[in-house]
Amino acid sequence: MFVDSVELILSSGKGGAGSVSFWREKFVTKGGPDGGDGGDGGDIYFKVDKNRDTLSAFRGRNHIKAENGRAGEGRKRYGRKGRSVDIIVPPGTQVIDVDSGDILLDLTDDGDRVLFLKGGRGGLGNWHFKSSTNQRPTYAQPGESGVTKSVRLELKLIADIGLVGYPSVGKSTLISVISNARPKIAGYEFTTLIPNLGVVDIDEFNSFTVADIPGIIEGASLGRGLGVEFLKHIERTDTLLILIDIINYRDMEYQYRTLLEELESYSNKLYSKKFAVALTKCDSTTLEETNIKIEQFLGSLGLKGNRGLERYGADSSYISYRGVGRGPNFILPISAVSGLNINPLKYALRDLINMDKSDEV
Ligand SMILES: Nc1nc2c(ncn2[C@@H]2O[C@H](COP(=O)(O)OP(=O)(O)OP(=O)(O)O)[C@@H](O)[C@H]2O)c(=O)[nH]1
Ligand SMILES: [Mg+2]
Repeated sequence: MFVDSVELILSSGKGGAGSVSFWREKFVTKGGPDGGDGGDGGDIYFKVDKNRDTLSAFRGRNHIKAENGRAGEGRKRYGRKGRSVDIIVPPGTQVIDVDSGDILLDLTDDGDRVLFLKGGRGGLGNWHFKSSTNQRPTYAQPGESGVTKSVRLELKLIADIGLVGYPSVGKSTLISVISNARPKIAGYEFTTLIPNLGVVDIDEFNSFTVADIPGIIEGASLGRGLGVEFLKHIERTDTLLILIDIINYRDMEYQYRTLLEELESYSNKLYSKKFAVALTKCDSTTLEETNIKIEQFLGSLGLKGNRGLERYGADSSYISYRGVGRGPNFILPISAVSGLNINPLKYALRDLINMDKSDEV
C-alpha cells in the first residue's frame, strides 16, 4: 500500500544527571568531589535514502524516542551518551509541524542526514562546582530534558513526468506499458485512487520516472471527483504529460481546456510547468477517423499548420507535432494497446526532461 502521510511523535533523549560523589580511599577521609558528568541524550536525525519509496515503515508506530543519557558516576566517570535514532525516509519527504502546519524540513537529496532534535545535555558532576568557599559541593546538575515534537511526514513523489488526464483515459495503462509499474487498470472511472510511480528505462544508462495519479474532472479544484489533493504528488515533477482520450464521450478540446484550468486553479507552479500532450486510444477507431479527430483537435487549439509546429519523427503514419513556447511541447497520438508511438513517446519525453539541463559528464 502506498502511504503518503504519517503522524509521529518524536523525542530526543534526556541528558543523564551529573553525579555527586567524593573521592574515597583507605586512609583518605575527606577526599574531594569526583562526581562525573551525565551523558547527553540521544539525538533524532532524518536520513534520506532513495532505496525507500514509501513511509509505510512508520505505520503503526506513533512515538519514536532516542535513548536517554546515562548518569555520571564517581571517579569522574562520564555517563554514556544516549543512542541517537536515524529516521530513514525517501527523497521528497517533508516534515511538518502538526501544531503550526509549518514545513520544518524538506528532504530531497539522497544521502542527506539532518539533525532534527538535539538530545538534552548531560548534567555536570559535582567536581565542577568545587570552589575556594565550597570544597565539598553536594550539588550536581540534573540532565537537561529532551525535546518532543509532533510531526507529520508527507511524501510528495518526485517524478520526472506526471500524468494528467480525465478518469479512464488510459493513464495507468500507459504507465504499465512504458514502465515497471503494474497499477490496477479497469474500464470504470476513478480506478486509480493512489498514485503509482514507475521507472521508464530508455537504455542501459538512461531512465526517467513517471507518476500516474487519479483522474481529474471539471471542478476537481473545488473537490469534485477525487478532488485535486493528489496533485501535490506531481507538484515537483519536471514535466507534465496531459492525456486526452480520443474516443471519450467528453470532447477532446473540453478535456484539454478543463485540465489546464484545474491545474491553474490548483497552483501556478503546476500550471507553468512544461508539458506535452498524448492523444490516447488511437487504435480504437479507423485511421481516417482518428486523423480527422486529431486535425479537429489541433484546429480547435489554433494549432493547425501553425508556426512553431513541425512533424515529430514518429514511427507511424499518424501526424504528430512539436511546438515551441507556451503550449504543448509536442502532441503525439498513441496507443498503449497497439504500441503506436510508444517508443517515440519515451524518447520525446526524455528529450523534454533534458531540454533545459546542461550536459553531465
Ligand atoms: N483501445 C484502447 N483502450 C485502452 C487504451 N489504454 C487504456 N485503455 C482502456 O481504457 C480503460 C481505462 O484505462 P486505465 O488505464 O485504467 O485509465 P486511467 O486513466 O488510469 O483511469 P483512472 O485510474 O480511473 O483515472 C481500460 O478499460 C483500458 O483497457 C488504449 O490505448 N486503447
Ligand atoms: Mg488509473
